[in-house]
Amino acid sequence: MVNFQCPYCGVGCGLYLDERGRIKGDFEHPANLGDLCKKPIYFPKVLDKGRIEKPLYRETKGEPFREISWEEAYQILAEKLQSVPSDRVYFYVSGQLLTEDIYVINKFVKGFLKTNNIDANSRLCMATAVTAYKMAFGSDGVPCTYEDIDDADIFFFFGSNAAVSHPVLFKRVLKRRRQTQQVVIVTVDPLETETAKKSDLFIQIRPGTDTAFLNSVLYVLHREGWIDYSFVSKYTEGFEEALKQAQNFPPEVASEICDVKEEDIYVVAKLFAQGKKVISFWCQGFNQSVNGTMKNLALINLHLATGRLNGRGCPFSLTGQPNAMGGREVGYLSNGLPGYRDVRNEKDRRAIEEFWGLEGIKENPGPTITEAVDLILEGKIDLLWVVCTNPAVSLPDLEKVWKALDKVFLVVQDAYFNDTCEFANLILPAAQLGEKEGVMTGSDRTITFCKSFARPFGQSKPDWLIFTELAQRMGGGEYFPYRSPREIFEEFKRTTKGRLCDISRLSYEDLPARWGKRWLYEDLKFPTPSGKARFHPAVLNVPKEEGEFILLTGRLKDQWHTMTRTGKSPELLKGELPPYVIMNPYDAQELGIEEGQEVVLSSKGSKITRVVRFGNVKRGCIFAPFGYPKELGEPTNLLTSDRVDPFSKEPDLKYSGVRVTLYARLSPSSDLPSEPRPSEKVRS
Ligand SMILES: Nc1nc2c(c(=O)[nH]1)N[C@H]1C(S)=C(S)[C@@H](COP(=O)(O)OP(=O)(O)OC[C@H]3O[C@@H](n4cnc5c(=O)[nH]c(N)nc54)[C@H](O)[C@@H]3O)O[C@H]1N2
Ligand SMILES: Nc1nc2c(c(=O)[nH]1)N[C@H]1C(S)=C(S)[C@@H](COP(=O)(O)OP(=O)(O)OC[C@H]3O[C@@H](n4cnc5c(=O)[nH]c(N)nc54)[C@H](O)[C@@H]3O)O[C@H]1N2
Ligand code: SF4
Ligand SMILES: [Mo]
Repeated sequence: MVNFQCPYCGVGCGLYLDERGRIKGDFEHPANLGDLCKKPIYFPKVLDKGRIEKPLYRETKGEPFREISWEEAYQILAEKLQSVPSDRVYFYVSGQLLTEDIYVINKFVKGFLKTNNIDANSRLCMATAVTAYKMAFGSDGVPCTYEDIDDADIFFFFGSNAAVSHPVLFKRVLKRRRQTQQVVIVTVDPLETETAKKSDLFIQIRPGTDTAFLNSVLYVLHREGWIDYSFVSKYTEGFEEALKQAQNFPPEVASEICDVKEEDIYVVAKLFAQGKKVISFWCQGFNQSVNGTMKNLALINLHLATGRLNGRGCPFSLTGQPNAMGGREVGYLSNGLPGYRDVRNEKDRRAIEEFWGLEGIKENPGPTITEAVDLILEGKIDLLWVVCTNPAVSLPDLEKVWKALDKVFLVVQDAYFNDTCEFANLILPAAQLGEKEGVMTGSDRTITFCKSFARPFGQSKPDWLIFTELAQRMGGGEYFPYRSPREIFEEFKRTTKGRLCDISRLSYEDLPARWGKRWLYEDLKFPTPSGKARFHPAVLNVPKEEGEFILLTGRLKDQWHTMTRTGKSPELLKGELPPYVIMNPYDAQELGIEEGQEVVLSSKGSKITRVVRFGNVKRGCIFAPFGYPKELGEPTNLLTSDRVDPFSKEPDLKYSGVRVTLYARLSPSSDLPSEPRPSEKVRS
């Protein structure tokens, strides 16, 4: 029996491979108690399909790739990195790497190369939740744990399709509802998702307007005398300012802005006031928005106003990727350092410099990934190294991204051939989960050790080893002496001693284990200057967009993101092809569009073609899954803009104006997209 954490979502289920090579849920793992969903079951079958086998290189983009040895690859990299100033190189990493991988990469970049030019795909994902948690509580990390589900009675899902995105967690909530009559599940989403269908109340909100809705709930709480003033005065600050902002949104105003019933606002307030224990889950419908941090804060305000923490509730941000939490512990964003430290803090910098024996960590955070794309186009970054993420599909405004990927000297370190490889100069084969060992941290802070069950495919190597061997060839052997992931873990854990995420006493043998207490702020003392949690006035900002429809984007049920792994499994492709969009039948009728027909979505000169499925999406909105790679159709992100939330710099991937036209009505000469139609490409 080989135990490991699921390589997919942030629920972080403990799995094992049984004697017959089948994947099963681990009954002893606290995250899933034996449960699992469909995606990982097919993992062993796709382990070897479409893999990168050897390092591949070409000096210029027009040439064909040639196979090279690892030694040559390291030589090329060492030469490049030593000839280009460190502020002209950039690293883009991922919440799907192991903690040991990221620790080494982060040390290599921030400590050894002495640049903070590094970001992770978490920028597209959790950056907003991290920002809001820090603003409200002074620190990041989910305040409660999965066990809190088992005795809660009110569950909110805000901009989260957990039935699809976090299935095992959602099943735990449904199980709780089967046990007790009092349980109420409420979903707030412009689309009637699977989560919405299984809820007791579905509030079909106009996208982008959640801040108005939540402010209005605070308004009602105040009007009805439902504020927990004793909690507010003892443990929080800033209530008056937040309330003042909320006063702009009486239900009759907010219901107009959000296009919801006034009564729904009242019901949500009442549940907050009168429920026994209230858990609010949220995810990308909140985070990926220009107004994202404000949406997060408006929700946290409700928890503070009603004292909904610890035994009485929790604002619970759902983590997307399996080790985004580990990334936070290691500090892999452009401002982070190990042990929840920050480059902007002199004490933090000194502590890590001393620990690493490497001086000169830069004080200013590096640019974010969308800023780096601009810097490449401006000729200010020469080398981009992408590890474990597929920006050629997943970043917004792809026309621009593709230009940048084409321009820069690009290193792609991945397990599978993906769309980003097409732009690469150097491709490095990475071993994936199952072929390497190390730890990951799930949504509720539980760390799991992942054992390996297969040899690295072809000449692939674990990500930590690639950076270790390169550092050794660049004269850094003293700082990168690692021969095993355990040595890295042992080093990393010492950086956490005395910190919020203290794991200094844990060894691989103790895992799975959670860091922090069950409730992160058990004593209601918060790591803010005053020790109190902070309300923030939540200011509404809905962007103006052109086009008749607002494009919402999101996930496929049985596929993982850009489909490099799950797309190799026929079982997991069933039902997801051909690439589709969800339209409201009434909107479709007005445009003379029928279910099953192909439509072209266009915006600012970019176009994608999709097959129409009907569903209950808010009128005037259209929903498109974002992960389809080029091979299956034009990627959705050709249509999204790189407009970002001003606080978290997370792109707004869920609000783009588009035009929708029936394919058959386009004139062949000018209007048709250059790519073949989905129906021609996909023989499903
Ligand atoms: N429009 C729109 N765009 C979005 C989103 C959206 O909702 N709408 N969501 C955003 C979010 S939240 C996210 S998290 C991103 C996800 O976007 P990506 O990170 O680009 O998506 P993945 O397909 O998960 O890419 C992971 C890559 O890592 C590779 N890989 C797997 N294991 C390993 C390993 O161990 N080592 C290495 N080196 N490589 C490995 C895989 O083959 C794959 O190429 O997309 C974002 N983009
Ligand atoms: N099957 C599967 N599961 C996954 C993943 C996957 O690729 N496939 N990826 C994982 C990752 S990295 C992540 S980040 C999570 C993401 O998990 P989720 O956030 O649950 O997934 P999404 O489908 O991106 O978006 C959720 C919902 O937000 C809604 N939404 C859009 N705009 C708004 C708005 O303005 N307000 C509100 N209230 N809602 C809005 C959308 O209609 C959508 O139903 O999933 C994780 N789990
Ligand atoms: S719920 Fe998430 S972590 Fe659990 S088995 Fe499914 S994809 Fe994996
Ligand atoms: Mo994500």
